[in-house]
Amino acid sequence: MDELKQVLYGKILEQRPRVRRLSKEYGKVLIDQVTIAQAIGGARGVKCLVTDISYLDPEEGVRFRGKTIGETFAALPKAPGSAYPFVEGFWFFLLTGQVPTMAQTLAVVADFQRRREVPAYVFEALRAMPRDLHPMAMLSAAVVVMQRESIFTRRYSEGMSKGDYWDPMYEDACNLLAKLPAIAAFIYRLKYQGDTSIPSSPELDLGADFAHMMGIAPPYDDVARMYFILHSDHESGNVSAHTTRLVASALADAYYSFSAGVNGLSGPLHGLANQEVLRWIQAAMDKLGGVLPTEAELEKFLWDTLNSGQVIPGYGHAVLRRTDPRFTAQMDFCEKHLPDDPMFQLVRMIYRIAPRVLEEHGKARNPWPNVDAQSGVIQWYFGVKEYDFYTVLFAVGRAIGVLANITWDRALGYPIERPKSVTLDMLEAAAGISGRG
Ligand code: HAX
Repeated sequence: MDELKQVLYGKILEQRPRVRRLSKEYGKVLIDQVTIAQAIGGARGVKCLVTDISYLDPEEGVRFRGKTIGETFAALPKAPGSAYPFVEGFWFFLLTGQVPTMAQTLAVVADFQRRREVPAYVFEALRAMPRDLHPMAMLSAAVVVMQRESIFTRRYSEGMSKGDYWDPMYEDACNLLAKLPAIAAFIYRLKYQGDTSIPSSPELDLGADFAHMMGIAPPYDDVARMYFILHSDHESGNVSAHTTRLVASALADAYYSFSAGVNGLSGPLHGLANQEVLRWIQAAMDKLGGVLPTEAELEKFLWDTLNSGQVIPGYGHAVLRRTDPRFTAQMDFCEKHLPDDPMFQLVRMIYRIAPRVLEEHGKARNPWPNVDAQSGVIQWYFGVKEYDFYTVLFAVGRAIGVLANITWDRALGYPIERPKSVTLDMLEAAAGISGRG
């Protein structure tokens, strides 16, 4: 058993009695109540999911295993000359809650290098798809096609004890995560670079190998590491994370489950917002003659967007009530690497004006930027100008969080999900009103 798996198993043995005790002895303790507005309004804020991988505080933003983004970046081992941690070390940390040593991190790097090769039929399947297919559809299809490799599904059909489910789930999760960068880079170079894929380089870590396969020089390796870590997890209630867990709760394997999560991420109110931000910024630039607008011109453009019934992409959040620290982390990167970039200057100007406009508009509960308001600008600067690809990058990062979650779900024996629906008649009866006007 590799060291990460051993550490993980130790943690699983520690956590199982906690779950058993809570559900058996304290199962009837009330932790929340559900209002009609919550039942109609997308279960907003209802406490009914459990995860220790990350927690999202409305004011503070995300904590990964109890650490803020800054603390996470500072604590984890980094490649020589790199400002951001190894993704592999972050995977160790998310899975176990334990900050790995450099040796433990490098062991995961080596393990992922062994798991990295993508079956040829996946690339063939991608090549057979129409080139104008959205890259998120390509990614989702590639992951489902690769379901043939699932160790969980094979072991389940052979007959496996429930207590062992986590083991093949872990193996599938590692295999899938190790292969995703090559699939994403292949999609990029197939669609936008005339089908000129670059083979993986055996000695590189995940972030550096992704930059290499994209054909982009450093510091894009650090962009990849930062980007994947920032997008990894945001509690389990968001659409991509929840979808992955929901599908996995029926004992679907990691491939089926993550592919479903990718489909959820492709919605414009969720992951696709980062593509929408760039599209919207470009429209602003075009409309204003290709030059940076004045603050007054930008304010008018923001109002035009709102008055035409559209959302300002990259702003607002279902849980957060302040600037997303993932936005701030990327802003810090931009201040360091691309302070004079016109697109970044525009993003900074939007940040100065949009919250005030949204507050005046009076609808959005959170007028502050989320992660998507900033991320496309960095990609654009490094030459990835095909913005419909940005959500694929988000998906590679999101895999880290959701795959850690579903491994733990199997380890702790969480059951199939099945919330209860009610009818409108029942809601009206609960409210003490008569139905249909
Ligand atoms: N621009 C204009 N209107 C907005 C808005 C924005 N950025 N954010 C919220 N609103 C509106 C909502 O559309 C809603 O209007 P209606 O009452 O007419 O339906 C109202 O304000 C109340 O919404 P809310 O409670 O503040 O927000 P929700 O929890 O319903 O939705 C969203 C959260 C993120 C979907 C929303 O803020 C939004 O659409 N933002 C723009 C798209 C975006 O940036 N999405 C990415 C979010 C982060 C993420 O998941 N990334 O993957």
